[in-house]
Amino acid sequence: MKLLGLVALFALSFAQHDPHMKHGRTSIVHLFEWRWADIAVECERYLAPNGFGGVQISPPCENIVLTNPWQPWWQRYQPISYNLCSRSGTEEELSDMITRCNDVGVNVYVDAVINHMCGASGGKGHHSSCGSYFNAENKDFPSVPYSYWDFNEGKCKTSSGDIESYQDIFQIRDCRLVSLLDLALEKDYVRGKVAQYMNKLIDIGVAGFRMDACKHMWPADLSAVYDKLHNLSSKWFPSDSRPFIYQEVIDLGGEAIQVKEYYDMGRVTEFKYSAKLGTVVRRWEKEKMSYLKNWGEGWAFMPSDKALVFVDNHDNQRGHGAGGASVLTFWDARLYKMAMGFMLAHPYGVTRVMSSYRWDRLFQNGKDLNDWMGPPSHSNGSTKSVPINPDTTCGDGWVCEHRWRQIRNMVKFRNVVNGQPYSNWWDNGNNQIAFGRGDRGFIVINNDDWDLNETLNTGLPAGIYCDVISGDKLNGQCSGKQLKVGGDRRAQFHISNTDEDPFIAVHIDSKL
Ligand code: QV4
Ligand code: CA
Repeated sequence: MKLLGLVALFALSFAQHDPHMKHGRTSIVHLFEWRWADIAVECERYLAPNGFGGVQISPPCENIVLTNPWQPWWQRYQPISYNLCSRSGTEEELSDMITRCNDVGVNVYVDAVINHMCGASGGKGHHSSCGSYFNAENKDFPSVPYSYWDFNEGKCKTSSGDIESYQDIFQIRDCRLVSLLDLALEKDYVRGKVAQYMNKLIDIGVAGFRMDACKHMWPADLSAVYDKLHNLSSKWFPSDSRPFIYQEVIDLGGEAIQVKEYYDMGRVTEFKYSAKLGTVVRRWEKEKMSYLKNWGEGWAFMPSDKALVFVDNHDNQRGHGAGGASVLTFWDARLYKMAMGFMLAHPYGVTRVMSSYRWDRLFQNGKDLNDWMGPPSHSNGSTKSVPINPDTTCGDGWVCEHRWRQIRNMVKFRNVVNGQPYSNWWDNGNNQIAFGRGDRGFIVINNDDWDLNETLNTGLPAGIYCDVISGDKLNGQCSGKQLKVGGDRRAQFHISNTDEDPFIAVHIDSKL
């Protein structure tokens, strides 16, 4: 009996690590600041046909609306209530999008901001995305409702009321992150309101949550909130499915709070992955691609089954959060594609692809003065929809990295090799590497300043394969390079360092 209870507890506590993706799909795409209506059609026309498993959406709750700076993207990280209207759309549009994405097997993960409400200097009035009244001075948010005793006012011991030191766990959890009014999550009332918000989303069909700012919440409080969550909707998910939880905790080492405090409750963002992969691919700090051989736990990252990984995220692509200058983004497209290719081929973690918009970068002393800029918008502040060009790329400032051939095809590669062992590693001791995934896929990367000419064991069955980086296999034809694998599973590779994309990837479904 006692043993059974333990087994049940174990099963329950690790259930929130499963993203519940359908049809053997494996990756999430973050459609940062997209409108719900655009996400709905993107699920149908692009994400499902190309094997994306899920989409992370921007915070759907009511948020503050700011004018100085004008409608920054980060206003959506300042909740005013849990009503579901934002510049991404209305509650009806949100619900319609979730239904349509679910109907084509693409899961929806919500960015949940529950650590705080708006900034202390947010003022009072109706400048909120659903027009609800609030008063930040009195800590009054009648649309939830929360009032001053629902905040951590008395608990924080710093003179400013803000977090002043990241070495003091009490400040980090009980004081205000950059002045954001900090919720008292130890109160059952607050936990209940937060859980009610999340349950409403679960009931309309979401598959899980990206939990914002978890470093700033006590693990026990989070656990109490998660325990109140419903199982996923039986309309689209097997009965007893727990919501997928991935928690944002930035731990690059050297801080008082460590990612491991959060492992039991769900996955955790591995920011070392993003910062280090950028450093290696840029060849900074004497790093070499050949050192990637033991990438993952071998680099002191968290266990793979706890990790949510990415090359860049919405913060570190613009100098927010952490990770620094090494982080690769669409602005460094050639290196970015290489890093994405590596990530998606490598077995470590659950992978998230970033999908961004362009903004007018304006550097002064190494800082981007325009890092606040919101998505492509009309003059009235409403977000522009995402137009699709004849060549399938996006227009109007939307970057759509997930539609770049190299990235889209590597998302498929990851699905095709899912579950296969990491195999047949090769490197030249420098920046040329290759590895496979059992007998189903193989990737070769040349990040040196000279050509790669090698005959390598691919692990693949004999045949002619289409390289999915330089082209596509379409109707049995290959629009890119072709690769001949012999009966001994070996193939001859040539990759010039001046190629548009100096890497090659083939998999069993790209066999001609
Ligand atoms: C400023 C000062 C304060 C001052 C205050 C006075 O910094 O010291 O007291 O004015 O009014 C915005 C502004 C910020 C401003 C704050 C409050 O940028 O300058 O404070 O609003 O008005 C995003 C942005 C933040 C933004 C926030 C709220 O990145 O710049 O703050 O949204 O709009 C840590 C955390 C980690 C966090 C990361 C950015 O451990 O959890 O910082 N990452 C997540 C999200 C991120 C989001 C938040 C958390 C907050 O990924 O996007 O911050 O929800 O590492
Ligand atoms: Ca807190």
